[in-house]
Amino acid sequence: MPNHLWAALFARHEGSDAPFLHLPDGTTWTHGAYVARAARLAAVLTGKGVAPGDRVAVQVAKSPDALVLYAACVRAGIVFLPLNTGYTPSELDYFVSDADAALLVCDPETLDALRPVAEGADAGIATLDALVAEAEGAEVAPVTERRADDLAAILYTSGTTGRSKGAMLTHANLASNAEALSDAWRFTAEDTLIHALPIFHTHGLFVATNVTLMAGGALILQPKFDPEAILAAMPRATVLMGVPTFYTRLLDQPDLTRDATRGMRLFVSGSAPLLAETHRQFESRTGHRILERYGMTETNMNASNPYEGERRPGTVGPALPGVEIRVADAEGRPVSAGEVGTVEVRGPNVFCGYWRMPDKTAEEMRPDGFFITGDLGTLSEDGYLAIVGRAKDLVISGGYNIYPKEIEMLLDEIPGILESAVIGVPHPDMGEGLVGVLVPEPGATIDSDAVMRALDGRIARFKQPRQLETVEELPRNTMGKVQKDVLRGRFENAFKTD
Ligand code: MLC
Ligand code: AMP
Repeated sequence: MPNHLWAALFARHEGSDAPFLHLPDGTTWTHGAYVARAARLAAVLTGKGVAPGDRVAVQVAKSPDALVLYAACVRAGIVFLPLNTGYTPSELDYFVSDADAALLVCDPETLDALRPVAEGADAGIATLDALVAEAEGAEVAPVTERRADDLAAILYTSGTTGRSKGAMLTHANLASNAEALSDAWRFTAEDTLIHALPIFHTHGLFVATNVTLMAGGALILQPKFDPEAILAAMPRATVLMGVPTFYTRLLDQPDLTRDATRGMRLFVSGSAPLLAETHRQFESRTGHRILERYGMTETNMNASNPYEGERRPGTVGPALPGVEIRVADAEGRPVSAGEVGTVEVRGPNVFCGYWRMPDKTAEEMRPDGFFITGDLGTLSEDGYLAIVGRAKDLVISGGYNIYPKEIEMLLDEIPGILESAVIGVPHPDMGEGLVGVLVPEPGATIDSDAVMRALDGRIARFKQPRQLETVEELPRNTMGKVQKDVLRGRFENAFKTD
């Protein structure tokens, strides 16, 4: 096989007249046109000296060209490194240099701000627009040979130590998961998926896009989540994928009815826990039972409620075919059904390690190949997994992962702050919202506005606490560890609306 992922997702669409991308301006790109553009863009990348195995870091707005760039990297054997558009230049600095990227691709609006980032990392820089313009007159690049275990992408995930880790995903990781999901969810060329997720994370890029490519279906590409646009697209669509906030916001729309969703065959939720209550409300309004699945950057998707069979609210279903899941104790020994333990997974979907961090990889990988997810769960007698908590200090807000440590380190540097703890508490819209709990230095008073100004520009907006609280001291256990559960209890109503 010349190029594992190209063969699995793209090669078969060469010359195809079937629709792939329905765009907001009313135009449609066929699969064939999409693949042909990728083949020319691959030549432009190669012409710039980007070699197979090199990393291309990408921070661009959602667009069809951004999806072309992804396919072009696969074709040229380049490692695709997508970055959240909310990240600030100082956050990008770390990713681009840590990944030792050969090229940083950005938008015209950010070119000036990111030029020093690229220079500092000894990387080239180009706007996507310029690359695409160049590709118009370019030759078609040959398909670069890539084996199943070659890298296709690196996706950075934050860590509990505050330093982001680059999860290395191989061609086989992505291809095997796209195949498993497309089978499990009965995707066909007749499907049209409403795509309103960002394309720099696993959910929007690999789950929604790869599954549709695998089946030869189409995407209605929407720039961002807008409940009205989703309802307007439903008569032309069959599938929606989203984070739980999509579903709670859709439920706020009076127009969400059985009639509006009549042509849809599947609603998938993931990236954060879907409340059983949301599941029930959605069913009573539309007659559809949301299908909840579970995954993470390092593993792609691990478990899914069944397409046919019982979709059990509050669970993420059984392991996907080919994937093994165990709920284990601290030594990796499986616990009994119904008992809480750490979720561990093994299979062709599991990444091959953290970029240039063999120690971190070893910490999270058992000798028998199981990856320790850091999620807490239970397995029922009949194999349904329920995620009941997290062993890692992680907050998930609107489907975005936020590691408190990263924010605490910045807060602690601010004059007047002695120490801080960042926690996630229930938020009606985002699932969890961030609260920063601050201890002032003796004699100091904390000016919340000044604290927020100090964070601005240093970390993405979605990582900035929505509320700041001042306390005299942080609760600690006998080992001196901050008791975040105590703080979560104390501030649990921070975002309560009624
Ligand atoms: C936006 N904001 C958020 C936020 N999203 N704050 C906290 N958490 C979030 N998730 C902030 C913005 O910074 C801005 O702040 C304000 O909210 C309005 O911005 P917006 O762009 O208008 O927000 P909105 O469109 O309402 O976005 C909400 C959302 C979006 C839920 C639609 O966050 C989203 O699309 N989330 C999906 C994330 C995702 O794809 N996750 C998958 C990860 S993969 P201000 O102050 O500047 O006004 C993964 C693996 C797996 O987890 O299993 O799938
Ligand atoms: P990320 O690192 O951004 O890929 O996020 C992965 C994390 O999201 C997982 O480790 C879980 O904590 C969480 N997650 C994903 N899907 C679900 C789900 N259906 N229910 C609960 N948590 C989920």
